[in-house]
Amino acid sequence: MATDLSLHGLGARSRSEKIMIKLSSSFKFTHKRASVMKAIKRSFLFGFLFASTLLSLLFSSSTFAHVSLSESRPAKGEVLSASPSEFSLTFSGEVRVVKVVLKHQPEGNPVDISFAPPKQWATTFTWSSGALPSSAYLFEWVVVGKDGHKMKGSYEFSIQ
Ligand SMILES: [Cu+2]
Repeated sequence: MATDLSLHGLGARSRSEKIMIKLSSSFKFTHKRASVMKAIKRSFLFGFLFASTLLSLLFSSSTFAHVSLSESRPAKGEVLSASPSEFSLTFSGEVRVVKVVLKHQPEGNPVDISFAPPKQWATTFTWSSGALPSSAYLFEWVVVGKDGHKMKGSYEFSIQ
């Protein structure tokens, strides 16, 4: 192990250093210790790089797995001329809907939209509701992604 380490360090030594090693055994000893320290530092560096790469991979894959609302009917900020015949939510990945709530704005009282969250995983959820009166609405949703993360969001739309 020690010879291997000192051999490894040979390439980095200057010519005068090599001569000094030949001349002085005490220097050889300190030099060996320096190579061991170098090797320890190197292994720490590799360990750090390995751990950080692993962490970044885990982090990026978990953020990648996060789902978001990619499309909806009514759309965010949409101003409808009549009550929508259909509601639809499309997510970037498979989710299970925990809750969908529609609220009158600005009072905030909930409106029945006849939506019972299905037990199945899906990316698109479509349902029809009864006629809604003219108002501004706040649409809130809560879903669970396949990575187990709960996500929620909301947006407004209005019916003129
Ligand atoms: Cu997630």
